[in-house]
Amino acid sequence: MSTEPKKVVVLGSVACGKTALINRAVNNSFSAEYKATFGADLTIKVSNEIKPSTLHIWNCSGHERYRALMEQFIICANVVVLCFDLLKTSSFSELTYWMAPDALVVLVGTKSDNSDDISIQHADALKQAKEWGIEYKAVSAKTGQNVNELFTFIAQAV
Ligand SMILES: Nc1nc2c(ncn2[C@@H]2O[C@H](COP(=O)(O)OP(=O)(O)O)[C@@H](O)[C@H]2O)c(=O)[nH]1
Ligand SMILES: [Mg+2]
Repeated sequence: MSTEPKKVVVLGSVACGKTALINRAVNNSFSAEYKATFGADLTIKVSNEIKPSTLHIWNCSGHERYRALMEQFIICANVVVLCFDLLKTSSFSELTYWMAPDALVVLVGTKSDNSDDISIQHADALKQAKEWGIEYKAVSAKTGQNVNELFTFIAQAV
């Protein structure tokens, strides 16, 4: 059975945990070391769980200064994953809703394992997601919490 690959664009400020999230989802691994991603990275995730799917996952910087570029990038996206770091207020306030008319957009709070240092409360993230009419999920690439659930949700929804 062949299924058309779906384009997933992962956005979010520098060091919010995009690469770690993708590594956990695809390789089931985590590294505490930070390595900057240059340009945009493509990772392919094939899953055979409930619904066979191939996701082309694009890892991008969501910084304001790349906005024009990102607007081009998300054209044809099936899914836009808007990530912010639960420990870092600026990563949340910098987030803007990315108009992607044909895409499923998901708001994702990262590093949920670090519950002592959380600066964005669950209720505030939920409120934002509700305002934008999208789903919200808190994940940890370190422990793996909710990562499979997020990608299963994405694979099933597209
Ligand atoms: N505690 C914790 N640290 C994380 C998590 N995800 C990423 N990090 C750390 O945050 C830093 C930036 O992560 P990275 O994925 O490279 O950020 P990116 O710039 O958005 O790709 C790295 O040092 C990661 O180890 C997480 O779920 N929990
Ligand atoms: Mg990265």
